[in-house]
Amino acid sequence: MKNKTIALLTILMLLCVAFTPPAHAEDGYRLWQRYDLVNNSDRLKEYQQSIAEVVIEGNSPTLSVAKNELNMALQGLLGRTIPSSSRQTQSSGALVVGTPASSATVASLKLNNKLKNLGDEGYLIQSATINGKKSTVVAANTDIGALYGTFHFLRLLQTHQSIQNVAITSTPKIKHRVLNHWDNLDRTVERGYSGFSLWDWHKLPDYIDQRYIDYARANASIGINGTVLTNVNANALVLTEEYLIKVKALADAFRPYGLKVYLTARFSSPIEIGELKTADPLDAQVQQWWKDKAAEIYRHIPDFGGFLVKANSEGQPGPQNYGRTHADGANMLADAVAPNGGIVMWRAFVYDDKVPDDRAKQAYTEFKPLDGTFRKNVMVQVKNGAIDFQPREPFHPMFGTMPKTPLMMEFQITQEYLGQGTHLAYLSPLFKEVLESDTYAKGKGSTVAKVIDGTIDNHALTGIAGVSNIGTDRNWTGHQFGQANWYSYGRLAWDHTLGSAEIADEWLKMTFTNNNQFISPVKQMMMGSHEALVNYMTPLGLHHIMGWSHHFGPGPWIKDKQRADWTSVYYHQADENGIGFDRTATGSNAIAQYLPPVQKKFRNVKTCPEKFLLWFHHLPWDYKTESGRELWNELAYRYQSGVDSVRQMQQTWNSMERFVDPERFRHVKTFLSIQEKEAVWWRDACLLYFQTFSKRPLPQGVEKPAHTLEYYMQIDPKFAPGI
Ligand code: BDP
Repeated sequence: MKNKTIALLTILMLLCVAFTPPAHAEDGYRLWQRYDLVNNSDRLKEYQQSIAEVVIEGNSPTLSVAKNELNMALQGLLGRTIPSSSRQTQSSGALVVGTPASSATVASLKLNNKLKNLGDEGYLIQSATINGKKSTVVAANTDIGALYGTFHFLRLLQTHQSIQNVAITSTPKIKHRVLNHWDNLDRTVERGYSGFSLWDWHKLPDYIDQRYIDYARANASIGINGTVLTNVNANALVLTEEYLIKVKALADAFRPYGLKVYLTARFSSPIEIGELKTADPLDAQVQQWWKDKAAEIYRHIPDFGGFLVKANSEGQPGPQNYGRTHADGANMLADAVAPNGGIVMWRAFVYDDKVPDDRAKQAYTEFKPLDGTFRKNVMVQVKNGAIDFQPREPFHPMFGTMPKTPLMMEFQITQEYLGQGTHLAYLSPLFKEVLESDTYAKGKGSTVAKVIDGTIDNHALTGIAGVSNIGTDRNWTGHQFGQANWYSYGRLAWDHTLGSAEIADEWLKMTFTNNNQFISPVKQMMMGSHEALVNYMTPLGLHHIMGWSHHFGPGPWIKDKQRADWTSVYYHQADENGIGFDRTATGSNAIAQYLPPVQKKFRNVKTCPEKFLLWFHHLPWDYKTESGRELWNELAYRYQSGVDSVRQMQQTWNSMERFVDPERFRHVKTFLSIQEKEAVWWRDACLLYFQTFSKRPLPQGVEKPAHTLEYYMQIDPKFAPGI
């Protein structure tokens, strides 16, 4: 009897062990910072031999972060605890991290010649012999530089690269590398598809969620150094004392990671929370109110970054309410933050339905005459294209045509117009396409990247912003592959010369596995994913034909809304004769806003890149495209090929099961099947609709829609997220 009970208990115990879930469900929470044991035995041995101890002298908050990160990461990657000390002690190799100021060891290496070119965020990683022992040094001029170098060093290990003879130097090409959170104070996120806002205002300032720290770690690992906490459609409340105390708590938590906090400033704040009668930027009382407000903010947050402002756009208040210009508004705020070194990021995303001109032209029309009139601490933040974060847009004509004003790039990482939460679209190729576009500002080779990194016009103040895709979902970004967009944005903000494939390679290795049987096909899948999406949504330069207001799903039939430039028919202009927006001289002439060599290229239908064809030209249905197919057939073919590509992506992923943990495998697989379903929806809805104009049959090879156009037109998702 006794034996039987023991046997039973043993079986029960074994069963319990077998069915206990792992301490960490593989939900994606760890992002690219997983730090699992290096499963390449040669490399593991090399690392173990090279890193017998970690030497970090100095104990500033930032160096402590570096120390903790290394402790945790090396424990995981090398499978053993690596002692850390403030002096090199052992006979074998050490990893030495620090600055000449914080570390006598680093100072003794006489690196000053190399360090002097690395600025206050750059770093070097190099093999060195210290006290006769082979070591690796991560050195910088500042603690934050040393932290960035630490993360780079960890990336070498995570991607299984040799650290035997390293000689790396790295400095950011752009100074302000910022995330824009469109987060509201009630924790909803405008255009957010990954849960709610990370900022738990109600529990702040007292409760510092571990997620704030992990968010800052992730950002520091890719060099993001600023975060705008609040929505551009701003709420003045965040500037009240009650909220500033909460903002201070976040700023304090982020500071060791080099992450500065910024806020959006609602232009009418002096009226709403300041009891003034006006917000006129030329009014002395208003100016004083902002100066006092800025001083108050700096009392709480001495390194507050500054303000981001959306004014006189989509109903937001601004200087034009008082007959003043954008420069008047921006300069007033700039004067308020200048004494404390703050900056103003003034958005150029402005358009007005009362202005009877092509929406694509309005930002340039308003801002171009203001070039040279902004204060030194103002950057004008320009979206990558002139309409609005479409799946594909030609670069914004302001890039290259505002030489006296530092322009900041604004990309959208959250996929408002790109399948939102469930579509796999790797956005680095989109970012790169824009960054590498030639503006011809100073002749050939004057790329957008060189405009925003300040080299073309000699600007020292430079910046780049990405509208965040981060929320409370356990995997942070909703889609596991959305993490790659956060990652690649940060990597390109640091160094826009990196290649998309190179970044995908790093991210995949750190996030999934170093196994090339996985990396190679999945990287290929990522690299084609943006083009696939463009094909099944808006091929050949079509744009803004998404569902009304929520922008989810196809809605090319949207018309008769309160403003024409919020309808789809405004953008595609389809009729019996053809399709596309004529932006040449016979149409809106938006092309004239570009510099002459660009104008020339876009103006001529033969030299206009086919990917922008219907962006700039209205063409007949039988227009002969590059493939030799007539426009209607080409359009249909592109829609079909987008769907085919998604099916190919599904096949690729399905064959990867053995390389991925079941949770993440299933997650991605399910989302890909949603993507396939929605790609078909896009294809069928758009082709049936455009067919009412082209009156042509679907060409061979294009699948027949399963439903009628009426069926697609009545689909009206309620409570779509992100509005
Ligand atoms: C559009 C979004 C809207 C934003 C606006 C902006 O639909 O929610 O407020 O851009 O950037 O893309 O201000």
